[in-house]
This record gives sequence, C-alpha cells and structure tokens, in this order.
Amino acid sequence: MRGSVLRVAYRGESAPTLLERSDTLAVFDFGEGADGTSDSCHLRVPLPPLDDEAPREWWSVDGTVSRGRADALQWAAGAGWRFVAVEVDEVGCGGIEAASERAYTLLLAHVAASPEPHLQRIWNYLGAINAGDGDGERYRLFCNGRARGLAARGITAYPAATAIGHHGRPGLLQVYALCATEPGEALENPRQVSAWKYPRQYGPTAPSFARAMQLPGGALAISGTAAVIGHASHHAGDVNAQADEAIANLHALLDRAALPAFDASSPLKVYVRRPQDAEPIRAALARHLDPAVPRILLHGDICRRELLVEIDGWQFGRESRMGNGEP
Ligand code: 3EB
Repeated sequence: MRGSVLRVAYRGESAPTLLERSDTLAVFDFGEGADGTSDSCHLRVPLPPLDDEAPREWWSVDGTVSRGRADALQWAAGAGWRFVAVEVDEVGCGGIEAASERAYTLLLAHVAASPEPHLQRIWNYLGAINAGDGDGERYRLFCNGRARGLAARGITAYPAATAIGHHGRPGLLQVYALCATEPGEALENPRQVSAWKYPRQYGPTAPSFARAMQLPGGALAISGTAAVIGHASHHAGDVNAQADEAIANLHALLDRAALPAFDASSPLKVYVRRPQDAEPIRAALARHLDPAVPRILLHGDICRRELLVEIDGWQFGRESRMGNGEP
C-alpha cells in the first residue's frame, strides 16, 4: 500500500465543505455545538473543545471514497482505508460491559467482512468512566466487554487505542476505528509496561491496546498516552508534571519508531479532565513542542482517576512531507 496515503488534519472549513470532497474518509466535530449531518463519514464526538477556535478533524485519502450505513454502524472506505463507527446505548444492552461487547461484536463483524479487515486504531468514548469502585469501575467493565468482543474474533494483536470518559448523553458508548487492507505493526513504549500485561491491581481484564501502530505506508498512530511509567501512574495531583511525563512518553515512542520530532503534519489531541487545567497544559505543550504542531484540547475524563491529562496523535513523518493536510 505504499503510496496510498492517509492524511489527518484539523481544519476550519465547515463540515459540508469537507464532506462534499470525494477524497474525504471522515470528518469529526467535537462537542455538542453545531448540527450533525446525515453523512455516514461525519461523526460528532461528545467531547467539548476547550479552545476558542474549534476546528474539525479531517481524514482524507488518495482516491474516491464510498460511504454507507447499516444499523448501528456508519462507514466510509477508499484507497485501502476504512473508517467505521458504532454507537450503542447502554440501557438497551443492559450495562456498560454488555454494551462494550456488543459494540465490538458489531464493529469487528463489519470490518472482518470488508476489503479493509486490518484494525489499526480505535477510539472509545463512554460516560462516567470512573464511576463505580474497584473492579466495578465502569472503565474496568468496559475493558471486560472489549476483551470478550476481541477474543470472539480471535484477535490477539491489538490495535492502538484511546479510551476516554465523555459528559454527553448518558448511556452513549461511541467506538470508531481506522482499518486498512494491510496489517499495521504494533509498537510498544520502552518506558511503559504493555497495557495488555498490566498486573491484576488495575482490573480483571488488562486493557486491549498497543501503545502505537505503524500504519501501512509508515505513519505512526499513537494511542492515548498519559503519565504512566512502568504500569504506575505518576505525579498524582500535579498537572504540570503529568503533562511533562505524557510528552516524554510520546517522545519515547517517536524514538522507538525512529521518527522525527512532531511537526506541522503531526496533529495531537489532548484530553483534559478539569477545564481549569487547560492553561497549564497548553504551557507544557509549548515547552516541549514545535509551535507548528497542530493540537486541540478536549474536555474528557482519563481512565484512571488520578490521571489529569492524556494525549494521542499521529506522526506522518517521512511519508507526508509533500503537503500533508493541504487540499
Ligand atoms: C494507560 O496508559 C492510560 O483502554 O484503550 C490509554 C490508551 C489508556 C488507551 C484503552 C487506556 C486505553 O493505561 C489509559
């Protein structure tokens, strides 16, 4: 799939302007503000932006995209790539654990039957992620259901992922994925224990994700990255130190992948638990990153209560030198 490039960028154009392009694979709007459309590659993510300007996230490919819908699923595919999203209502499923299994069952069945069967990257957004105690915490229940859905398909090589708590419609579980015709290559972080090997203290089912995925074509899709060293959270209560540590983890992944520093073609998404931390988090980003690195801050909860910030993103590095993100 060399030469079949996926591009990801934050753009200020309206959703209809981006959606009318034949090379658009997906458009994401954040928060509850603007209207949705009925387009199946348009997704409203229930995390409010914390910046004054709220651009959309735009995925585009080198080719023409077809789009469709089936039950709880919406999808778009072209040039070797597939976007697929599923929204499940917990109440209808009987709880977050069953909803998570159902979302993965639906998503994985669709993907397996498609020309782009290889999961690369998944985002998971659920309400009240830290509600419940011990093994009853909703994030842990989500992990149980996700693992069952993956196991039922025999998937043991996990994609890169993000799991964040939203404050939108209660009971909404939103899961969306990027898939491709060819497999990616999972990458782990030498500073961190692989999530699927986390010890029992974090829950009965270790989280099913890789720290990053080297996509077909060479770009790096980076999972949600927080102030975790080894398997432990660090700097509880200190947002500055957590932001520094999360960025150190991102840089360790780039080193591991032998990719250059983040630049204008490396969009980052920053999840912020407490809106009042946005300013210190912006300052930490400014300390460590090229000012050209596109970034958006979103209000969302991290999956461990003590974690205040998490960052995910992309490094298109070598492949994208020629105009990534340009029309
Ligand atoms: C961590 O390092 C922080 O369950 O899919 C980060 C990315 C985290 C993905 C997931 C969880 C997930 O464990 C939490």
